[in-house]
Amino acid sequence: MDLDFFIKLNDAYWSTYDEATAYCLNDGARLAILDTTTKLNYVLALPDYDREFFIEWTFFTVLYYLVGATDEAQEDYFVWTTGNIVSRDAQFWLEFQPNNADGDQDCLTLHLSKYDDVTCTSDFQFICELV
Ligand SMILES: [Ca+2]
Ligand SMILES: [Ca+2]
Repeated sequence: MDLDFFIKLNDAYWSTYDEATAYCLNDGARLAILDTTTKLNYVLALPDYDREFFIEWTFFTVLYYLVGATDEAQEDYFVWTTGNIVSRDAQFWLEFQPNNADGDQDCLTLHLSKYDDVTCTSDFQFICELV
C-alpha cells in the first residue's frame, strides 16, 4: 500500500473542518482517512506529529489534528468521508470520548495518538492524505 500523508503545521494557519477540507483538496489531497491501523500508525510515526510547536509564548507538543470523519449523520457514530465506519473500539479513543461536549462535537481529531471529537467550527491543525 502506498501511503502519502502530510501534516499541516503552521502557527499562523489553524483551520476549521471545512477550511482544512478545502486546503487538502487544493493540494490534491483529502483530510486523512485513518481507517486501518497501518495508516494510523504511519501517521503517528510521522516526524512532524510530535514536533515541538510554539504558539503565543507557549510550547505545545500535544496538538489536535483534524482528520476526515464526522458524526453529523448519526450522533456518536463517526464515519470517514469515504463512507467507512470509524472504529468504536475503546483502544482507539481517548478516555470518555466521544463525549460530544456542549452538544456540539461532530468532527474527529487525533490527540495524544487517539481519537477525540471536537467542534467543527473551532480551529485546529490537520492531516492531509494524497489520493
Ligand atoms: Ca457529535
Ligand atoms: Ca470530545
